[in-house]
Amino acid sequence: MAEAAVAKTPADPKAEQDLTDGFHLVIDALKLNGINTIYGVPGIPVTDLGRMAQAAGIRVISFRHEQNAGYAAAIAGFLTRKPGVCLTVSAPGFLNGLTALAHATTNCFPMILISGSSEREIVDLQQGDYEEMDQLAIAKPLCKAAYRVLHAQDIGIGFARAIRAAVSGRPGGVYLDLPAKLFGQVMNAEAGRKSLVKVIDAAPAQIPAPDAVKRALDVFKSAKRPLIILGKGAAYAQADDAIRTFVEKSGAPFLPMSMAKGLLPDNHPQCAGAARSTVLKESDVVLLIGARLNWLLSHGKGKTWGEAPRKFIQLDIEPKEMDSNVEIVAPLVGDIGSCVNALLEGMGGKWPKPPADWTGAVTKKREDNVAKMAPRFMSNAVPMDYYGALGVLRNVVKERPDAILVNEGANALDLARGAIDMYRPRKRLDVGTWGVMGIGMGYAIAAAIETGKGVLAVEGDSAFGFSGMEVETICRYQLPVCVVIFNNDGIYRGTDVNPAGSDPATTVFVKGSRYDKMMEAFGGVGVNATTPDELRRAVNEAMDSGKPTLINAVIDPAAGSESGRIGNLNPQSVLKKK
Ligand code: OXT
Ligand code: ADP
Ligand code: MG
Repeated sequence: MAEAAVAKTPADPKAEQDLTDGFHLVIDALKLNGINTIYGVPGIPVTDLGRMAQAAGIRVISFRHEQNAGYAAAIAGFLTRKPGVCLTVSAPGFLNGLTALAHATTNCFPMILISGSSEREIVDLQQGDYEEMDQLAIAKPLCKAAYRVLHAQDIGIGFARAIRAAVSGRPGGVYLDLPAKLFGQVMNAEAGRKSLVKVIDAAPAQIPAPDAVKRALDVFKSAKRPLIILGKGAAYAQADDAIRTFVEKSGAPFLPMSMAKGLLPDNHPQCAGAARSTVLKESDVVLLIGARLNWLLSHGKGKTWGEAPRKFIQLDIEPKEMDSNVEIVAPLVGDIGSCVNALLEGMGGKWPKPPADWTGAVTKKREDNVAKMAPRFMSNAVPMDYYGALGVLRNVVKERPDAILVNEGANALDLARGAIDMYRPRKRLDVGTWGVMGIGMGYAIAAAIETGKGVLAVEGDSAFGFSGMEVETICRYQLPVCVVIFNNDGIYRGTDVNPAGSDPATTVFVKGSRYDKMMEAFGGVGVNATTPDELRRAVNEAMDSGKPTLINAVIDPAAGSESGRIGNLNPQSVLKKK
């Protein structure tokens, strides 16, 4: 055996003061680096770590399932630009947290998954330790970096590496493996203190090259029909004023990706959110700011983008992102704050407005679409349809622009994205790049904890089911979260029928379920809302009181469509129709 596994209690209390151990060094490393919240689930070997962290003034939020704690950490990273920390037990707890770690990496959110692990000697010889698993090897392909700390004196460096890897360059998920034995390792307290590292300038500015700035501006200036696309990288960057000034100075229409909504308000005169297909098809120069040309933008080609020739300018911190799907004629590599400021400087005092026929056409399309939608939001149909219910929620958010909106589902996601205008940056949090169901309660909890603002979580009934048990967590910590479940009895719709037997169809749930009772079970407020009026009253009351509330909004089971707005992605069997 290597080092002493357990601290010996010294007889002399003075000697004890001179010692520290792995538990304390981990806590000190977090605190030294300004990480004041841990999301996790306790158990062997990290139970005492959670207790001690709490005693040391770190906020430790205990979840019912690691995946939800992981999603909380991931979105905490997005909201704060500091790595969100998720703490799990070994093997099964680690695996439960891993989906969230991969999600953080995919979405470019800084996060650190810290998992306790079993004894290396036994794991490596595969001798069947308690919760044995080679966690480091499994985590590696799913995150940006993965480290294991074996010695107490390396804890400081291990955390420094993890923090820097999570937030520098393109942010992402980092795995930190802490074997059980590490926590009890003892060392001299002074040497321990000295071994800790306060990470200086964890995400250094990345200044773009002047010729790249000039190239980008030359191409942008040549546009007859310019478009700016803002992605969640732009929201993450917290360069809100510079981005707004740049967009307004350019006079170009801007299209916010869903988590970039509110960076400039959705009712801004240049916003093309309600003219999406027009601007994608007809623009001739597109400037991407913190948005990837992935599936959400149809890879920059095909029917969505039409036939017209088009030039792309891309602003991103990750050089490898350039030309990933189509040619980028003006790559601008650097951090968004530095790049946008450099663009502003290069634009000088005056910048030509885009041709009025272009901006006019976009405005007209937007106004037509908004006018078309308006009467739907007034619908008083019972059972409610999506639009009638969303008409209520859109006003709730308009009256409370600082509230955070969490949103998941298929129809409950896609229709809410268009219906609910956002007015401030980083107020809309949703399923992200992978379209993941299950982010809901973890995101809602972290949003409330990290911002102190009220949270409105708009959830499909299926989506909610992935993290529903966390309503107990919401009640336990008395968080200002109002969950509205769009209960249409199933996935996409509640009307499917199994043609071949008595089992329910694969997409339907128990009819007439009362999710509101779940919240009541833990002392929160539960409301069953069957009309827009009942919904309005209940949501307003919840948002005003800040009491944990769950509203079961009864939606017409026939109202939804297959996969919301992405039904085209479902493969079709030619044999199905036989
Ligand atoms: O320009 P045009 O004319 O085209 O019009 C556009 C806009 O201009 C206009 N618009 C507006 N008009 C007026 N006013 C306003 N304010 C306005 N704003 C916009 O409206 C249209 C549409 O605009 P939009 O939405 O911007 O554009 P579009 O074309 O939709 O954009 C394309 C996309 C791809 C960018 C967009 O659709 C998008 O972001 N989509 C994300 C989709 C997504 O990620 N979906 C989630 C995954 S679906 C599926 O996989 C589900 N699963 C499987 C599963 C998953 N995902 N995860 C796990 C862990 N396990 C399994 C499951 C289980 S969904 C699901 C559950 C579903 O059931 P629920 O009960 O939860 O939900 P319900 O469906 O409600 O029952
Ligand atoms: P969306 O889904 O909203 O289109 P994506 O997640 O696809 O957004 O893209 C976000 C992009 O932003 C990523 O390519 C990432 O590298 C980039 N990014 C994140 N933070 C920064 C930053 N501070 N500066 C520059 N680019 C950033
Ligand atoms: Mg549903």
